[in-house]
Amino acid sequence: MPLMLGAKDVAFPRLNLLSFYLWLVGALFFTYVLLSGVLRSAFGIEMWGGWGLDTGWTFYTPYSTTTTSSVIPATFGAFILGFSSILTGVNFIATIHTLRPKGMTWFKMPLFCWALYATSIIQILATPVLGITLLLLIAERALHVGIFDPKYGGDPVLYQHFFWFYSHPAVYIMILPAFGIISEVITTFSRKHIFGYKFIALSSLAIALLGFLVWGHHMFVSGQSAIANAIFSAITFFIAIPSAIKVFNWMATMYNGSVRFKTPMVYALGFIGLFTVGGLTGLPLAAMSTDVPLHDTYFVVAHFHYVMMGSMLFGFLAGMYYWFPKMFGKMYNERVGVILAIIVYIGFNITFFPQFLAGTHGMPRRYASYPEGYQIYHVISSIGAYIMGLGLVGVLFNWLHGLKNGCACLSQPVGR
Ligand code: HEM
Ligand SMILES: [Cu+2]
Repeated sequence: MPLMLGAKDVAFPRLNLLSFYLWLVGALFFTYVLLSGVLRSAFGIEMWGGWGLDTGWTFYTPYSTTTTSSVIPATFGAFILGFSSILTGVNFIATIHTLRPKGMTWFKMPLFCWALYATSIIQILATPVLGITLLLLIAERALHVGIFDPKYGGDPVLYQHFFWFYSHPAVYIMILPAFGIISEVITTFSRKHIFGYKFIALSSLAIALLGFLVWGHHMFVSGQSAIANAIFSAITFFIAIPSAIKVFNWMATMYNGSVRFKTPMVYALGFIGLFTVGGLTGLPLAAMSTDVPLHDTYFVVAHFHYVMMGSMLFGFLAGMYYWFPKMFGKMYNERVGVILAIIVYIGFNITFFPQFLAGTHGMPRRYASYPEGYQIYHVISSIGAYIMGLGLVGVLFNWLHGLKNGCACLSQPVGR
């Protein structure tokens, strides 16, 4: 991002370093949690704070306040990671405001920077709420203050509100940077200016702001009121609009362009396909009549893998390949890159598409054993996972090989 702005570095380089170290410390807490689970199940060794984690990523109360697993180390780790995220958001916003070169007005800024700007807004506004919620959860567990656990007069639905107030916007923290990368890659490899620049830029902001109003769509069966359900459902449909604007503008950019199917572009095209499936399957989840039977089934698992893994991972890989020569001054093997991209794409779909079917047939999330009728879906999924895994290992080797033996290339202009 600083390179795109022609800046030497971000606005606060030391804060940037601090964010990195905080991230490291937070990650260490999670490593400890993993270790505590492994040590207990393999050797019977008990570590401080509990063993492993059995709450799922949502830490729903009252289970998370009563289980003996490592809820406190894990939530404290997430609390620290939150600071890393907030400080990075502050840093990026300051950089974009203060270090743009003369003449680069807001609407001349690369779309990747717009995407990071929108992401940073969410990081700053939403993450503190998660931090406080996690501290309250720790307080509830350690001191029984009576905020989330009904046994002490607390309210578990309140916890869900706090949690999703952060965690819905958080999904956009993850996807918005990928949107930015795709906008850069599509224009470069279509040899055209982006279609609808302002709409793409502003749709990032719209997603960031609307994203704060839809959290209740995760709670349709939690017991929240019917009127709340109706409102959250309606607003959720609205958020599909800015997402669709991007997809249409990317396609319009390719229209009549001279499209070159280089590795980053193949990932970008994969992104568009997978994000369309992921986004569209969000709509039946946003409608209560269909979400009530689909909630907590594999349909949800398939939906969020299409957006989180399909879209985010493909965005990441598109970006890595796109900027690889810029970052390392070396080139990867183009043909192998394209073949691997196709393998990953096929493997991905074999893995996750059957999960839509399993979910609509009633396979719940988070179950290790199930009636035989569901087995075929799981078997196909597993086969797909190996194909995708193979492709991804190949990607790693393609990069390492490029680093070592790739031909040296002159640094190329980044961005548009
Ligand atoms: C395009 C618009 C989208 C809509 C309308 C939508 C809608 C929904 C709804 C209603 C649910 C709750 C389903 C349930 O639990 O019953 C859900 C779950 C989820 N969505 Fe989306 N979604 C969209 C895009 C995204 C994106 C872009 C991401 C991530 C990058 C994402 C990540 C998730 C995750 C992680 C869950 C499951 C959370 C959990 O229960 O563990 N969604 N989505
Ligand atoms: Cu959501």
